[in-house]
Amino acid sequence: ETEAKQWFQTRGEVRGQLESDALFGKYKGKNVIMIQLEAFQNFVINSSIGGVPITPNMNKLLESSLYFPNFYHQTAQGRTSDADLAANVSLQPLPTGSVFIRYAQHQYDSMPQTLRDNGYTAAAFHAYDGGFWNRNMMYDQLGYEKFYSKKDFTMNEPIGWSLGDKSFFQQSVQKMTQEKEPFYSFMISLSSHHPYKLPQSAQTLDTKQFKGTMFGDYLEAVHYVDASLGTMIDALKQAGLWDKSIFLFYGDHDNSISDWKPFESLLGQSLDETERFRILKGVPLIVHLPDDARAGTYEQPGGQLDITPTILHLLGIASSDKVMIGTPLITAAPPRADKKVVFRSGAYTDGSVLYLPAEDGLPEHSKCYSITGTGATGTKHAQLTDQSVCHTGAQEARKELEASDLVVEYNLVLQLH
Ligand code: GP9
Repeated sequence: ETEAKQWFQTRGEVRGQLESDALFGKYKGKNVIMIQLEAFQNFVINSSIGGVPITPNMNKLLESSLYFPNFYHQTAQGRTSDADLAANVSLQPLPTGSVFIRYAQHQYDSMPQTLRDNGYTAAAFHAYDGGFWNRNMMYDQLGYEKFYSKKDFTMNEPIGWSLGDKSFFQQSVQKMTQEKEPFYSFMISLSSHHPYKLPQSAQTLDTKQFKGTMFGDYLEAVHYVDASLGTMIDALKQAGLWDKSIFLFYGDHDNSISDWKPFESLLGQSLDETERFRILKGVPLIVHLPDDARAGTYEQPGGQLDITPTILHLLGIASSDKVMIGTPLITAAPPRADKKVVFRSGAYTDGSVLYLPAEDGLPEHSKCYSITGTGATGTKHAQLTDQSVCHTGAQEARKELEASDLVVEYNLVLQLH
């Protein structure tokens, strides 16, 4: 407990130092509209098939948004629920099972509760059974006032497990217009869920050589989600919410397609171990600020655990006393050089190295890559380097995971305050 306390205090101090940053509080009082996209990986952004972009709406949005191509999901067995935890609670998932299911009765410092403490209303939106991933209980615990689940939506566009994202987003915006401002709206999409097959009527992309394969179905699904997002942005503009809100979205986890051939065919390159890792873990983070400011590509590494600290930073809400792991990604100050994205396996990257622990647990089989010239779709140059280069980083990654596990399993948040 003492060790965990010290660890979180030190992390809190890092965020505390940034309270004098010029962007701290720059968007005070703005609404926050955040979308977690099902199985949405980063490699589709700016990619095309036969000259047709897969995500035209997102590509367009990049012109006025901040884009983080080296952003990673940090989920484990709890999949969508782990992404939700990482993004809204800034803690690591567990090595086994889902925190949402195993520890929903424990205390957490969350984005919805923190925002409510600062005068916001907070609602979650997901058009599926409210009990899935134990959301009913967990959302109550995390401080949402309202959780709009399947029963709150009109099923006028049946796709896959439930309501199609297009209608889901439209109906959600409708509900949002009734919320008291400032509000926090958290939406979870569903139409791009495995195994990705959309009804014929929703298929509008010619997937060429991938037609009839799961990878082709995935690209179709992603293309549909992109179009849904486009109509949602229009609806937000029409409702007068676009300029009053920080709008962001990120992918929750990978698409579980384990054959690399179609990825290599789409991207037109063979993929080595580091590129595969980055594609598997890489999900987009795209943030639109109310004044269109700071648009551009940000190559610094980041992960889902950084989302809540980033939003709190922009809103000017101090998080140095919160039991959270992440640090703000959008700052006027240059990104921290010692910033690490830590994965549940103990892997980590700081942008210049990628450490992959051995699957058989033998330290001598772990790999330390030095990486340079990273781009949006893959590591350009990766070279195995001396293990000692990753030694301290790997130790720090383990400490982060241990501190997080202690807090979650032993319900330490209140004690650590
Ligand atoms: C269901 C959804 C899917 O409510 O969020 O979760 P997943 O199967 O992707 O973890």
